[in-house]
Amino acid sequence: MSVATKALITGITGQDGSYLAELLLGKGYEVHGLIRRASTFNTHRIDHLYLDPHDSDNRLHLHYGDLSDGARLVTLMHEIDPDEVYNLAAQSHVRVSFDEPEHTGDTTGIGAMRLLEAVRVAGVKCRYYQASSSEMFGATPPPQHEGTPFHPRSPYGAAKVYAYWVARNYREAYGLFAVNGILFNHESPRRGETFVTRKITRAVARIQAGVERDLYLGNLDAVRDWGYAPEYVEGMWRMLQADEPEDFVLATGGNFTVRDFVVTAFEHAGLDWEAHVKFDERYLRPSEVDALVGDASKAQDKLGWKAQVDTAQLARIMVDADIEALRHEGGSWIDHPALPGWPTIDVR
Ligand code: NDP
Ligand code: GDR
Repeated sequence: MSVATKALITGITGQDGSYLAELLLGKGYEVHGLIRRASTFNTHRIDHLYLDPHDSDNRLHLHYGDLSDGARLVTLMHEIDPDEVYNLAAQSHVRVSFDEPEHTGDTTGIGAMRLLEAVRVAGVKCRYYQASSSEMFGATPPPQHEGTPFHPRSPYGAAKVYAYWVARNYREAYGLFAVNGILFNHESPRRGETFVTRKITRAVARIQAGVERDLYLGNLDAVRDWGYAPEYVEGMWRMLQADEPEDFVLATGGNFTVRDFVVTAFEHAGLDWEAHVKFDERYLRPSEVDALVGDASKAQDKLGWKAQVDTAQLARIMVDADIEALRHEGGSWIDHPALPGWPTIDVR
């Protein structure tokens, strides 16, 4: 009987981690995921993949751990002995990184170094993927590609630059097969609710259902290159199957403003966006990234990877999914909306 390839995914409970776990399980991998202990369940994105641990078909294993705990990471490397490590864990919200710069640096930056050091100290012979970001380009104008200079504009972007360089350093210093996937924004119905695309599509569904009236946003002029997350995790996997460790940009090459996304999403639901979208300066950032548009031609040439879903299609997929999700909530909270005057959690 052949032995399954073993992958360790940090950030498995996040958007990308859930799609990547699905992809790898579908390819016959044994998948190990790092999860954080929380007082409430935070595994809703992967619950559909989880089997009873006593089931002999179970190939998904979850382990408690945190990127701030280096000793635990070494122990897990010894226990799991993975063939592939995907480091997707991060404090990934750019606006929040201005509120929590030290925590973001510790998790998103130093956390990557702790994981690489765990690989080295445990003597694990694996391939390593680092979730690098177009936010590293920051103020450098588009189109951005693998050779574009970095100019991060947030504690998050700066932490990702650190993580990028430690991955390259472990490649150069220790010969580790370590790659950086420099991914531009990618979204899906599983996107966290405080990122702008999901905030918009979720609000569209709620406004259409009559349970919400207004959507408060910040800068509508920012340009982003938004792709579809399931396609991007396929690109991550291809980077680790390549003959040589190299860094790759993944992007659609499209350029949409936040306003364009708003218009597409509202129009798809038959709503007039100008009647509902309001400005709130709380959603502005101390320093903004004005325009990110990626050139993914290297990934197309060397990995055969090309985005298929463009931003307008993505917006429609997400609106449809949020409308459907609202229907499946059984109408229970539509019939019983939040009490008038009940405070709404202030999320960025
Ligand atoms: P999410 O925010 O959806 O997921 C982040 C994951 O990291 C969650 O599983 C979270 O766990 C976990 N995590 C956070 N802090 C820690 C910690 N200290 N120790 C262990 N785990 C932790 O991000 P995405 O799925 O969207 O993105 C995946 C990665 O790719 C991130 O590193 C992100 O910065 C990067 N990236 C994302 C892009 C995008 O457009 N989506 C573009 C470019 C890069 P929990 O569920 O417990 O909070
Ligand atoms: P980003 O994503 O910062 O690009 O980082 P986000 O969706 O948070 O912001 C995109 C743009 O929209 C503007 N914006 C708002 N953003 C939020 N969140 N909320 C608002 O109300 C709002 N109004 C306007 C922002 O100013 C910004 O210009 C994402 C994350 O997934 C990172 O982890 C990843 O590395 C990068 O994408 C690539």
